[in-house]
Amino acid sequence: MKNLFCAVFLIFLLARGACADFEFIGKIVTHRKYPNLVEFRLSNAKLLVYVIDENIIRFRYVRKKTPKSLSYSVIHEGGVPFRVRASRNEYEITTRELKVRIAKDPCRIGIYDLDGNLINEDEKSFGASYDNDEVRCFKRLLPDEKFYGLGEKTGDLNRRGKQFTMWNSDFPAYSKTQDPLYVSIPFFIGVRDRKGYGIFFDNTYRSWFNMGASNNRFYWFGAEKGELDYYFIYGPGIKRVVSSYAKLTGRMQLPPMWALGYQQSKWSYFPDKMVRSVARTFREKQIPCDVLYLDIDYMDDYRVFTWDPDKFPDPKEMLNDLREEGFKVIPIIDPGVKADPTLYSVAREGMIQNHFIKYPDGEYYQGEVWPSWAYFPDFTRKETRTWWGNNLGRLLKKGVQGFWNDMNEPSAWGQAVPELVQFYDNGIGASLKKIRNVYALEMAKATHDALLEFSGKRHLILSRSGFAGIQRYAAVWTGDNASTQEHLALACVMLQGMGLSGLPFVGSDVGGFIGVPTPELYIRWMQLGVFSPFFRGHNAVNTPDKEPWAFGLEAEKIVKDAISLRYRLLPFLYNEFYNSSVTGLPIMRPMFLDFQDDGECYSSECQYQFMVGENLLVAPVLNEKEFFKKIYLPEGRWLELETRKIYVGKQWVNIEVPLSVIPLFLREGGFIPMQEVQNFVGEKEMTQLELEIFPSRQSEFLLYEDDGLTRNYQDGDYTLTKFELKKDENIEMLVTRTKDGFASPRQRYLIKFHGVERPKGVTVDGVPETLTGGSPRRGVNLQESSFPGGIVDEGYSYDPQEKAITIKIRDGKNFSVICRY
Ligand code: MIG
Repeated sequence: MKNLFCAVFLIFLLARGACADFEFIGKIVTHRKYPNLVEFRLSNAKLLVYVIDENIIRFRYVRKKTPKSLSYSVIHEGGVPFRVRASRNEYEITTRELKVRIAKDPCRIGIYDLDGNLINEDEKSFGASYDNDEVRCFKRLLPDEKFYGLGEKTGDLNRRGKQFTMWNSDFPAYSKTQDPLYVSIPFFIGVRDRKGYGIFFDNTYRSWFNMGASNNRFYWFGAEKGELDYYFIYGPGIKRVVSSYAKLTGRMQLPPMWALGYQQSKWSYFPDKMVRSVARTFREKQIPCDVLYLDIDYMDDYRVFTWDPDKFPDPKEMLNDLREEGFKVIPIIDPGVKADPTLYSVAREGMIQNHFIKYPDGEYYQGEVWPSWAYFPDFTRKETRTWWGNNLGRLLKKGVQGFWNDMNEPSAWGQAVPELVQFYDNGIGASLKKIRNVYALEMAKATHDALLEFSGKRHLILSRSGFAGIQRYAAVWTGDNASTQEHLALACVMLQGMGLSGLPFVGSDVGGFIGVPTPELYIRWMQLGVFSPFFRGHNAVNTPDKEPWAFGLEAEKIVKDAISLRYRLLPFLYNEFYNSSVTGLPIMRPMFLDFQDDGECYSSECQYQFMVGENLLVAPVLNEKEFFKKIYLPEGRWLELETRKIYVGKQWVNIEVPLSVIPLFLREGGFIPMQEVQNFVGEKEMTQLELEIFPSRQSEFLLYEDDGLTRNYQDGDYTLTKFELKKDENIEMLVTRTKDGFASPRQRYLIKFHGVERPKGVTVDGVPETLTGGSPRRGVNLQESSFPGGIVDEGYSYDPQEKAITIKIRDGKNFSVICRY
């Protein structure tokens, strides 16, 4: 009898669709239109739909008990006109690009393009839900849907079938499936039918993204608390999705050019003599290097903003001498302030001025980390950021050129900083539950604001932890990796995933932080580093040396060549940084970003190659003892830069990859500007720019240049040079200085057209050039610039084997080149 009763009751429950733990939002009761949003009253919540841009819609569910909040990430409010239509069963909100259909009962969102194609929709039964404070949003999972982004995540680039957590965490020597790590970016891209959209979940609490793990019906994202507040971004171009996300949360600012140079770090270089000796060795061996890092041992007993008086008796003098040698020095800055108010003025001042986080009963929180027990500044408070900035200002005055923020998850021994500690949170008030993920973001903001205030120059901030928006302030590196082959491959994929998540300025500890790489692994990692936006070798404490000369002479030579190539490519890379600072697109990027319609580019094998900008394909060797590599080339023709062989794309090719070779392919139509190698940025006045060009029927290239150092470019002190190239009967290139706000030291160009026949003649501005005898040294010449002897400023040559025309031209700002056939 009892059993029967239970069974009947159960059937009753199921029939009603009853559900424990999950409360759904119910139906729409009324709506009201405002200039920039529509407000819907639902049975259990309010839904606010904001039309931000034609392709960006914000969906925000609000309940009475949801705490107030201001976004830490979004800096673009937007607002464009739209239409709302109500019918019996649904509402329809239309922009110039999207149709949002919102069913009334139950309230469910579907998003369509203007042709009526479904882009994304709520799961039909679940949609948005609550469980007390917890919020979740269920989306229908489509069979061919792939997911990208989510920031610093391990595993494959395609996140489908896995679940991820956003909770900034410090895991030294993390495994290849570790999650979460240091950085949280609650933004992903969905790609289906070659069309892309994105969702940015603007919630800083611990959150989860289940991209169809363990089910084939839906994917969901949600958070422990806070609002269910997300931005839907339509492409259909994946590039547009990333760009729009960057518009919402900010773009990288153009770094100083030296920040693109090679950087050397170790935990730790001390005393000062050691730092000087590393610097000297770079210069003696003529291995280019721009930046040296000071890890925690420069401080007096790990007291932030101090110098160890024995190890660094005269930091100002040291920094000055190093600056004269072209080195920029960046010290590590951890957030923990040694809890020693009697002897340590920073701790005392912080206490008196109320800068540190507290327990709810008013007692200061102390966590144990390098300085032993430490206080932690509340960077969500403006006064505290200013105070921190003033302290950084003192270091700047001594001559440091940037800051390296570590342990900013925040990390304390044991990791689990008590969640009940209290933050100011812009006056709203919050616990660590809400602030942990943005702690590093706010610390970086304090650092960025200080640099703005105390210096007219550009500097470099490097951060380990971060949240959506960190790209506005800092470069990010992937933390404590290991010197293993697995980690090398992981770095290649992780950096691309971060790039898709709005973080263009990223890199890994080259050579691996923990452990000892073989010379071969070290070389291959360096070669990946050359094409990583942020290029720094680093090394853990108590680990054998990992400087370029630490692995024997052969490795030293190859690594020196690799670093020199980086310096040859600085004009190219700087231009890509500029592009990224304007578009928000990654510099190092998966191939499908530029070849969205090529299905092969989404394959997991293809995640081990990438593009730098739109035209350079890099296929780093990621395995030891690998001397041939299978490489996928998308549609079009490709010039392999080492052998100058031309390959036809849309196929896999197999090429030989001796230890010294980084497989590089220039796409037809592409330009690569290069310059002479120098020991550090600014060592030499660059009077010649080389342009490696693989002409297609028609292409264009825009070259950005400025002083690479100050913020004057923001006032228009930069130049833009446009190169328009056509190849039909003749090859014609028109060069126009479209903006001329910076006095470049350049006197001439060395222009090389690859893969072309011998011309009858070459004219510059209509004047015939002389054909010089001999042929220039073969190839794209990755190591040094060259031109056949004899001519200083003008003339051309043709190399029949290489099928290349080389032309030397005075930089007349505006000119035309014609190769006549
Ligand atoms: O507890 O400052 O990721 O780059 O060398 C380790 C010492 C603290 C972790 C960083 C690493 C740095 C190290 N730090």
